[in-house]
Amino acid sequence: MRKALSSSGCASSKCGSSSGSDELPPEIWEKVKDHPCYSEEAHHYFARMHVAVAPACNIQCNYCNRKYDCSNESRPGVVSEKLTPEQAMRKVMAVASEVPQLSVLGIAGPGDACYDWKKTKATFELIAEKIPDIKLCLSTNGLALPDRVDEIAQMNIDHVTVTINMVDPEVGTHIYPWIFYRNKRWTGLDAAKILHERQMEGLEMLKERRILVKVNSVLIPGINDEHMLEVNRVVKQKGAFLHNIMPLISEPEHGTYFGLTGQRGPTPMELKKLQDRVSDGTKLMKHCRQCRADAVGLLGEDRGQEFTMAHVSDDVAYDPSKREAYREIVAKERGEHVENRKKASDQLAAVASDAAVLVAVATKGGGRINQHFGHAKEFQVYEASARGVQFVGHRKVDQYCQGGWGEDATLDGVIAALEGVSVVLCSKIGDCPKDSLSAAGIQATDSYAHEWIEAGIAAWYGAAHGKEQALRSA
Ligand code: CLF
Ligand code: SF4
Repeated sequence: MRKALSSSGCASSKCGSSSGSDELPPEIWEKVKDHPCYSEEAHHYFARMHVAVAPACNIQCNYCNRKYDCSNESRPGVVSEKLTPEQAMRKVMAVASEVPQLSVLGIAGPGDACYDWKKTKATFELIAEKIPDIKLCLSTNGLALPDRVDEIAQMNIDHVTVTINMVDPEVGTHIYPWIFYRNKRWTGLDAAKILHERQMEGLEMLKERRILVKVNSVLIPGINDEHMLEVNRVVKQKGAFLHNIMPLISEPEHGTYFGLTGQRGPTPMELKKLQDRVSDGTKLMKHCRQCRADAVGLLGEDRGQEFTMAHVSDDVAYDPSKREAYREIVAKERGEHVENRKKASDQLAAVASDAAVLVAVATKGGGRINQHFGHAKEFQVYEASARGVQFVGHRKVDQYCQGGWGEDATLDGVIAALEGVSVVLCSKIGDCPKDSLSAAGIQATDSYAHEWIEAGIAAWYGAAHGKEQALRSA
């Protein structure tokens, strides 16, 4: 059934690592401050793009279907337009001229960037020459990594992601059926042992060269969920800067081994509980969007379809003016954001309560509560308590508002995705969805529209706190 949205909601419109500068050593902050994946704060302002230049892969993961892109750093079940290094260079110049937030170029497949090295290297060299201020970033399964580390260092690639799903090869036998190494196919325990040893060697080599390493791990219930605590301990000891524990995605229609055998992924709350158990370990990345190997834009938005090769002219030239102007604005906004975060912390510390609640925020970026409830394709989730406001993840949803109408079935999906959340803060919401959320025990308000996220959450927490216990037990 379709439901008309109230005039105060969608129909009235055109439908349209948490650590910051004060917590990291200056040389590290300088490296991460504009990288949307390595800094949670930066992901409100800066965008990445991927170019799909590296289709070959040297291992098989049970969550991957070779028809699609590498699911170590992408959503499974999508196919990217494969590019030559020269095409990739033109595409990056087109995006860098049009998307002011662009700060990072990543190569995340669609196979393995270190195994398909010639194309990866040629692409990075071309881009570094044309747009020297863009950060270079790559993602790998680690098997070929030790052979490439010296070149990675020479090319000033100072962000490398290694996907490590186990540190015990026995666990690895349930994830990797085979690898291809030194001209030979290896299976079973031998394959998992080699992969593990190469991953550890690669981590140590990167650390010695002071290259920032993020470790991605796919959380597979019943296979490596308990083991993840050990993975976190080991990668921390080996010097990883960030650990990104991602949920397994295993829809049967993707045709992966796990999808076809019914292996499920974790629920958002299972993922959060696991993250809470390891949060005293290596810093955790909680804002990953498992993007595509040809993703373009802020994390959580994908403008890839605007920049397929059909839209890129043969003689494209790089125009830096939009990126330069944007950086000036961000420098100013960021100062204000830092001050407001501090104020929000002080405000929360003054609240005499230990209650910790989850708050979902609709945002288009810029660190503000600035999106209509019905336009959100995801909500950013924060934990608020007297100890402060902490980013804990995001929940993907289907967009509720479709041309001025909201679908009941879609709203049911949104409510299910908001499991555990006490309140939704957004810039507008209609009475119908607000009432449905309320019936499901979730408050929703647009009273903090256009506030900084942390300031809005602190103000809501302070105002509603007295009522919170009653809300949660209702
Ligand atoms: Fe790309 Fe990965 Fe570099 Fe980021 S993505 S290569 S580190 S620039 Fe980021 Fe996307 Fe998550 Fe990857 S949100 S899937 S962590
Ligand atoms: Fe697939 Fe990536 Fe695993 Fe290779 S490393 S099998 S492309 S998920």
